[in-house]
Amino acid sequence: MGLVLYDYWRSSAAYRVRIALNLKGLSYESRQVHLIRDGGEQHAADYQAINPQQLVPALLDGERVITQSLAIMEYLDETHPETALLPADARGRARVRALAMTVASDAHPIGNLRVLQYLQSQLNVDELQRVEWSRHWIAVSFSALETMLAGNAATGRYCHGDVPGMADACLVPQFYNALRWKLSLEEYPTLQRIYGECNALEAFQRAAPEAQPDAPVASPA
Ligand SMILES: N[C@@H](CCC(=O)N[C@@H](CS)C(=O)NCC(=O)O)C(=O)O
Repeated sequence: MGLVLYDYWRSSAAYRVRIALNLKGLSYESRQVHLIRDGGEQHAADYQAINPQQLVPALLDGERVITQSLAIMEYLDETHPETALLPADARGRARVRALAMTVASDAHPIGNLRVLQYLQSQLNVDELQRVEWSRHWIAVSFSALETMLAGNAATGRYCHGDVPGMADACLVPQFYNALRWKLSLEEYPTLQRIYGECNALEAFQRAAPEAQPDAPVASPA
C-alpha cells in the first residue's frame, strides 16, 4: 500500500504536507475529511481511530499512521531523502525548524477552526472580532518572520537558500490564510517575494487549496 493523506482542501496543515509530497515527487492517495460537513468529519469515530486529535492531516504509510504536519514532513525526509526538505548542516536545520515552528506552533494554532468555533459558540465573539483576532495573530508572527528572513544571509530565493524546503512548505499556506483574512501585507516584502517564488513552482501549484479535488468550484470566502 502506498501513501495515503487524510486531507482537506483548505487545511493549511494538510497543504504543508501536500507541498512536501509534491517536492519529493511522491504520489499519494488523498482521502478527504470534510472539516465542516455534518459537524466536522474529523470528529467521526472512524477518523478519531486514525487521529485522536481530530485534526488533519494524518499520513498512512502502509499500516503506520503519522500525525502532525511537521512530524510527517520530517518522516518523509528520513524515509525518502531525495529532494531534502531540511538542510544538511545542523545549524541550517535548526534555522529551518525555527521558521517552520514560528508558523506551525505559534501562528497557526491560534486561528484554527476549533479555536474560532469556540470563540463564537462559547464566548460569543462576533465575526468582526474573530477576523480581527485571526489577522492580529498572523501579523505578530509575520513581523517576526519578516525580520528573521530579511536580515539573514541564509535566506535565498526561498526561506533557506535557493532550494525550497520545510520552512517554505509552512510559510506558503499561512500566507494563503493571511490573504484569505485580507491582512495587509505591505510590511512583509520578503514573505511576499518568497510566496511568489514558491508559487511559480509546480509542486506548490498542485498543492494549492483550489487545485484539490474537494475544493468547491467557486469557493466561499
Ligand atoms: N499541529 C497540527 C495542526 C493540525 C490542524 O490544526 N489541522 C486543522 C486544519 S489546518 C484541523 O484539522 N482543524 C479541525 C478543527 O479545528 O476542528 C499539524 O501541524 O498537523
